[in-house]
Amino acid sequence: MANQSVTLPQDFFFGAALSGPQTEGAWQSFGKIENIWDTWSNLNLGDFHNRVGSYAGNDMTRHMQEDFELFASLGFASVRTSIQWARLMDADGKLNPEGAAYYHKLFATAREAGVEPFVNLYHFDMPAYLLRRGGWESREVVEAYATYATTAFAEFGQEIEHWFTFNEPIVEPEQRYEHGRWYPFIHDFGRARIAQYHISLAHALAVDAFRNLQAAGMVRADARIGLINCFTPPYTRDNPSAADLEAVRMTDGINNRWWLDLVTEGTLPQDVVDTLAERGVHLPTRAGDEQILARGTVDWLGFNYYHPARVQAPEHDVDEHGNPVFAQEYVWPDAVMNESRGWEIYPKGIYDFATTMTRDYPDLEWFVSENGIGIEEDRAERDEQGRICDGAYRVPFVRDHLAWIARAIDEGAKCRGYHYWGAIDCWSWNNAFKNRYGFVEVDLAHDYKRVPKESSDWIRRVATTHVVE
Ligand code: BGP
Repeated sequence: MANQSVTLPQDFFFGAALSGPQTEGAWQSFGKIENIWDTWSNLNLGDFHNRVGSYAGNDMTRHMQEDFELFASLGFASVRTSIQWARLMDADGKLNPEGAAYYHKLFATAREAGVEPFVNLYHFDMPAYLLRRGGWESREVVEAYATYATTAFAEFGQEIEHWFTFNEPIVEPEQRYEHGRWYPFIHDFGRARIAQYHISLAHALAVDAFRNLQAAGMVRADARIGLINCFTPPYTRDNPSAADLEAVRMTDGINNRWWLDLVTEGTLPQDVVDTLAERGVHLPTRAGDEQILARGTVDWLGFNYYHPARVQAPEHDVDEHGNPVFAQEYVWPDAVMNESRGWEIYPKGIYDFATTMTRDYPDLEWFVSENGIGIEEDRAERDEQGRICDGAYRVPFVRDHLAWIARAIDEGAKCRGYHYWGAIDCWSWNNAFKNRYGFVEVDLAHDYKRVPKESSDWIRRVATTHVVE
């Protein structure tokens, strides 16, 4: 695919993705209460790259206007960010008027710059007091999320057209509850699935609230709601055994089909639920839950894509923590790696996802809601204007993914747009500012100064002409 020039449809949109907790900073201003990232930062800054915790984001609050003007100058028509639950709501679960004013200003600033704000509600950022009350393992938190979502729809319902309930709902169950990589560092597969089930209910309750408020005229009539997930396609070895294919079924089932069935059918995949039960993992179902989940169907979908999953049958079916294991990593000998992030670069994965969507969910529109390449410190040369010369690696990465998207669209995929992740460098959870994704540098040594990189010229040409060269 690499060197062919392709053209994307004129109505295909280009934009950027970011999140509140990774950009806003101002962690104790505008009435924001502590969130789970602040708790972890306060607990042990040493867990964060270069001891950079959650407090400052990429300082977007002080650069708001400049940033939206930069996005517009890159040819981006839309930007997805998230409302921070801990900023919009107070510690009693009521609207925080200062937080609401903050987001009214954010969205108005985007519009003034000619950028349409897409709004996501939850991006791994629970208020700390709700984690203390049980986090996603608790029904009380599911209810609190539904109240938060309802409050956000009511407050911004006339302003926002594109809404999303969750970003990557599979990530917290995995990172916090199953693999113990993120605070509070739990290694319990069963608790992870309880969290996953409760997030699914929370999603469905939010969609239900959205539809009700829209019917009541409190959400604009043209507004749409969706879900964003990293629907990472799972692959296995050539000539797989039945056990390898079983590993693919469960990986795909938990990471992808779980959410795809929820958002298209309002159900969870029965084969996955049955296999979990056979291995002693029971979901905390209650009477009435099926009716709640049934309301979870969406208008469209966001697909975050960075890398494929490669799996094979596990050597051991129980791990050292006593958890059931359904798959283990398969190292593909031909894999091309982004060594900074440890993620395989496999642009065709985007096409394979598109093909699955066209085959299995033909009516659902979607867009690539995140894609990008984070390189450690972006340690390239600088040109005479002081710009980082990142073109040699960032341009081919984006170009190859766009080329596969163009091919999928030619073959009927309902892919409507592309958002690049972190188009202005931002804070990446515990990796902080280690891996840089941006077309625009954030210079930490000079008060978070924004400096376009070499690749910014290329993406501007692509986003304005729709020709990918
Ligand atoms: C996605 C998240 C983003 C972002 C991105 C890059 O999973 O939705 O929040 O962080 O990945 O990953 P990282 O920041 O870990 O390099």
